[in-house]
Amino acid sequence: MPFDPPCFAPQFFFDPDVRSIVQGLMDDRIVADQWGCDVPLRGSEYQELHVDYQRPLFPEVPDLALPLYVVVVSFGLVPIALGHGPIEIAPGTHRMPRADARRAVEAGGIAMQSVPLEIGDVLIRHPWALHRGTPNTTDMPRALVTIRYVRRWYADDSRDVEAVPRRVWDSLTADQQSVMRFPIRE
Ligand SMILES: O=C(O)CCC(=O)C(=O)O
Repeated sequence: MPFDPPCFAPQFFFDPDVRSIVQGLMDDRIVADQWGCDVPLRGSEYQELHVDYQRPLFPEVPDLALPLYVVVVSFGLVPIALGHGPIEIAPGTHRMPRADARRAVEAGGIAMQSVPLEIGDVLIRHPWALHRGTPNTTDMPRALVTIRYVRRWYADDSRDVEAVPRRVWDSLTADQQSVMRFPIRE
């Protein structure tokens, strides 16, 4: 997502309540390092079930249960009702080995749970929980913004990110800048 208005609004990143929850889940030194927006249109299909870890901390033991070091925050730019194709999450799968989690979902032992969102609702989730986007059956593009927060020491260049234009960067307070880990564009 570009950091130019109208895509970027400081409220997206610096809401004090969301920040305090995310800090409570990890620590006070969290940073946002990726963000994006999924916009399924009418005719979109189910995404493959997936998790959002491109690079687990210890790739040789990806199922190792660890304290949280990545938290994903999502919110709609439009109200997202069932017909708009809300995200579906398999509850509890963040605490399960991947193979077991997939088997449980495929066998129906764990039911996917839709998460419709009103404007102002925020979904804060563990990226290791299996999830997927679902078909949008309406004519309204369904925009879901997602911001990834990580503990400051976790670095992962698994995705290209847009740079923050210098004038946007300079408009942020020192405290706001301290929560952002994105390149700056002159
Ligand atoms: O747009 C959606 O519903 C799914 C988003 C998603 O899977 C993700 O952010 O990883």
